[in-house]
Amino acid sequence: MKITNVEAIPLAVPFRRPFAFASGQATAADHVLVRITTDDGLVGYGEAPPRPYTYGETAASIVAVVRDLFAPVLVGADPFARERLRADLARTVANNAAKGAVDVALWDLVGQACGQPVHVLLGHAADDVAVAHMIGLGTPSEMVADAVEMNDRYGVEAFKVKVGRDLAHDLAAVRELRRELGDSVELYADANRGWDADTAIVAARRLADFHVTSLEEPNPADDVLGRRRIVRESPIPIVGDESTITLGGVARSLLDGDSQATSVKVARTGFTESAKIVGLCEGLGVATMVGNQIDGMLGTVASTALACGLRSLARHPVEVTNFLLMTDDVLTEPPTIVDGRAAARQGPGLGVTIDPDKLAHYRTDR
Ligand code: MUC
Ligand code: MG
Repeated sequence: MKITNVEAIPLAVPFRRPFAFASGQATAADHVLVRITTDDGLVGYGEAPPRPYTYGETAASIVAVVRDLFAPVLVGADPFARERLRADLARTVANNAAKGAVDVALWDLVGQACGQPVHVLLGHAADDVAVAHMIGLGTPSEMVADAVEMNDRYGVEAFKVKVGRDLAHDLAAVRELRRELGDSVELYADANRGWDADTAIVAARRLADFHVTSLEEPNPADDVLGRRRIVRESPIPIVGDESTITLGGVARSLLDGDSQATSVKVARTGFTESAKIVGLCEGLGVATMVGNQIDGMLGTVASTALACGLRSLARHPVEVTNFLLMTDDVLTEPPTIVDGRAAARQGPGLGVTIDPDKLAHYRTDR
């Protein structure tokens, strides 16, 4: 099997409401759909969400790098040669979301060629996983209303709370969430680098009082000694996310004492590098969890497949609810969450079908 065509198609699907966090805000799914076609007629898909505040990429940069640098390497290659292609793509530095989407599309093709779903190829740890919902910044009552709706309507019992602005405001939101949701739900927090080290240490102690289980990216990890001081003094584990975006970056962060657990995102490390990160962390006795890059529906299907594929990821609730922000998408079948769980697709590859009319409607390049 040989790749014959690689396309990067920019899309724009409006959100129902903006999603805010300490380092930025997203108002629409301005994502890039990567479509890879083979000589035997298979078509694989991946989704790249541009996150300039995290990786420096934009929709235009993703389209350009896929078209100008990645497509010439991929066309003519065998999609099964994922390791070789990963090395070829790695000659271009950064461009994490673009590389992640290409890798996801390759696994989609491999799964289709083998007649197996991706989570089965990865290791089939589970058929479904518990879901975590990420609560964007808002007033405490907006944040509580969001969580209560997710709990009532979808049975979700784990929540990642965005924090990292004014500490008093953050703590008020967490206090309200704990009071309204009760002691049985899991709350964990993500500051997206919004605090300095001193604030983060106070925050970590106060969050622990509300039984918050971990704290993601409290400060910029480049504030090296500040970050290590947080790790030493925090009563709850510090999770690496945007400071741990590659296999080597995860290793360095853990060994340097900059983080104690790792958020793994298909949107930046695809399936291939994500699995290596999970293996590294398993060997070091470090917890991993599937994070969400404010994924669209395709990215959500991929994240669920990753979590269902690998045992240590299937243990922690998986962040796969952000697609609910979207007013629509190009998949014929949106993901579902039932009784707080998300199931892996059973069809070969990612098990998705793209609706051609919706694709024509939402693409922004024609
Ligand atoms: C997260 O976990 O940080 C927010 C910004 C981004 O790039 O990812 C999200 C979620
Ligand atoms: Mg994060």
